[in-house]
Amino acid sequence: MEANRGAGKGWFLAAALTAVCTGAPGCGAAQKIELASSKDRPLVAMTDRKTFEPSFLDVRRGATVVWRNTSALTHTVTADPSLAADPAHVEFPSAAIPFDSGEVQPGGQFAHRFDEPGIYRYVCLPWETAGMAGSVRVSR
Ligand SMILES: [Cu+2]
Repeated sequence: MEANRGAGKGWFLAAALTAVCTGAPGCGAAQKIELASSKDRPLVAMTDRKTFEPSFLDVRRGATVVWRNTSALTHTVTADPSLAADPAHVEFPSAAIPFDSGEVQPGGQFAHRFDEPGIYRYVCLPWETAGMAGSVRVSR
């Protein structure tokens, strides 16, 4: 039961973070995390509301984006049309390689470095049909 207790604690933490976030968009966990991020290593929260926050990022070529699972759910960061339920939900520059985080458990994180300029659209595989998606614009 130790594992279950640990998971419960994680859930409680996530619930506490989202509890301060009733109403206003972009508040709560995502905002707190943004404070801790740097210009070259922006952070995206994966939330209990099945959203990426922020869902859009503007970064410079070479930036590493970090996705942190602040929720009690399992999420992925997937820009691979062969894995998406609908390949049209995913997009990346022709020079870029598809990527997939695999399952990111509650409290876990995933990082990806963007070396090719252009538009990237990615989804969360478990919640793709629920509309959990995000995008990154990489400038030169
Ligand atoms: Cu998700």
